[in-house]
Amino acid sequence: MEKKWWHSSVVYQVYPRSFYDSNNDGVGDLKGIIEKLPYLQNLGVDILWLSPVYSSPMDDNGYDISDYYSIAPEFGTLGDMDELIGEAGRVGIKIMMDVVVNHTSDEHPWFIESSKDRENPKRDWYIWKNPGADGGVPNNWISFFSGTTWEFDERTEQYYLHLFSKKQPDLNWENSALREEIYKMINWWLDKGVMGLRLDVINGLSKPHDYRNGDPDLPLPGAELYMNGPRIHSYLKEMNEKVFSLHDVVTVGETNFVAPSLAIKYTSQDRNELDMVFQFEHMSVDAGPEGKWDPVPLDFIRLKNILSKWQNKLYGKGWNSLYWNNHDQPRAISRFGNDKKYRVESAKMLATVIHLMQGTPFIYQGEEIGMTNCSFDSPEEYRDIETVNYYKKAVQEKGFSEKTVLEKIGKVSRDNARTPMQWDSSTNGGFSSGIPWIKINPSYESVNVEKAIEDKDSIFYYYRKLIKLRKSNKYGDLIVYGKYKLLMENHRSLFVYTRWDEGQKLLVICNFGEQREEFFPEGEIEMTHTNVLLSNYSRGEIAADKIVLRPYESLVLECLHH
Ligand code: TEU
Ligand code: CA
Repeated sequence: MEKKWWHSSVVYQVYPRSFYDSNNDGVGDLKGIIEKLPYLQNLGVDILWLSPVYSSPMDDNGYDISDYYSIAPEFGTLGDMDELIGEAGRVGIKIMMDVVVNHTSDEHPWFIESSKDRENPKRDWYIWKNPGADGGVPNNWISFFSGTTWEFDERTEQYYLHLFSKKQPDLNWENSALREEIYKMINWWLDKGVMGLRLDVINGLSKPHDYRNGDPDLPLPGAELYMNGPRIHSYLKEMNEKVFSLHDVVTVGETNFVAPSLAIKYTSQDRNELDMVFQFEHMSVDAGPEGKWDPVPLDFIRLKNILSKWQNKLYGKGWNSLYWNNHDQPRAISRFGNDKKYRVESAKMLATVIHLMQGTPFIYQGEEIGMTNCSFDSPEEYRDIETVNYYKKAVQEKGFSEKTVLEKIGKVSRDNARTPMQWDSSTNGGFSSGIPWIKINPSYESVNVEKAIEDKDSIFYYYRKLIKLRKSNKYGDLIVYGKYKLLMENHRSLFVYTRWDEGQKLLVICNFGEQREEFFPEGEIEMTHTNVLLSNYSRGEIAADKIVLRPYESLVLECLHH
């Protein structure tokens, strides 16, 4: 496998709406990101992924684009974007844009024209179908945002497809004129100096030609047909040939519903499709039979076997992204760690687990200061369309009590990740002196950047050490390209793995629980010759015969005799 510059990169994801509000209108903006570049440079990240900032009616907070060539006024201007690309470049940070091309906003001029009549040249740029045999929706597909994926248009008496909200009509990728228009747009952004692309729902572009019914017993009937659909690889190869191959750019596809074998097809270098993908298997490990809204307790052994499977199956064949958090997931400390007594220890432990693995780590804003889920007290406090739609459906259609539904959504709502970044202990956590668009997490008085920078044992400095380790001359190649092996796979709370190559070996031991655990070195680890590279507790000498791991303790040991 050919070595690439981004193999050793670390990506930081910003949700611009909630990062920093430079003009105090309550909404984060591009100038706010520019002002915080020194903070990101201090952390040591290489790539900055921005969730969408293009013009949008904000039905899905920017994932519903009405003009790919302009910036939403609340975020700023194209000039601000050029300034951000330039200023970030000056401090060694590359910009990764979020490319949302499975759908546009229904306010995009293309859709306004397409929906005028059945004959116009843009009709076929979207997916219009006649009513089904019973006069109703064309099939039984269910939207990620609850309800049918079909919206009836009175004027032309046809339905249009929307996998997400009804204000996010799906583009018809069968239409080559549409595809050419998309490629032109992405090249325009790359010509402006963007060097990374995060491709939204990218494995959903190719729908089955017959639009047949999905399996009604699945949580999302239809997804099994349009995810990884019939022509997805030909579209990605064409996009690679007409866009990616013309630039020095790193691409990451957001690909829910992929297993390692398919991820290898998307990411192996000889396929000329994508560089890496976000897989979701570890993100659904706590989803119940009804899907994400029906969370079940974490099955830890399953979690560590999933992550290890991805390490082993993609080794030498593809490339992993490594993440616990993003703008669609509840905060990992609350989900997989301990956001009360052991918030700091479990934050550092979770980071250790993935940052010592092979792949490109992604840090989501606030993760590096240990932000946790936010307790939303009423339905009105939620902003996320996915959550609001689910709430309405659960209370009105399923008859759940408001209290039950608030508890369920409180654990999994995407808004847990979208409360504003906490910069200091002043009003609104220093995010804005306006009225913030969404609730500030009450934790801001103790969990904030100002405190993190002052505290040498903070989670922030621990992340900085992890990033430095990945880039260090001594351990970088081992962490980026070394082999991986899970040890003690059936231990109910220790996540133990080694990374090694011909010359070096690291041992990573993470206690995923709040009980003390004893680690007895198996044959291959001689504890008498180890050196503690990183620990989230102050740790004395390593005993030769066993190590006692404290609650949520993580250790990275260098095995000297290897
Ligand atoms: O998410 C698509 C996706 O994979 C969904 O499963 C999403 O993660 C869902 O919220 C999980 O329940 C992408 C974006 O990341 C998301 O913010 C957008 O809402 C969505 O596409 C539509 O653009
Ligand atoms: Ca603002």
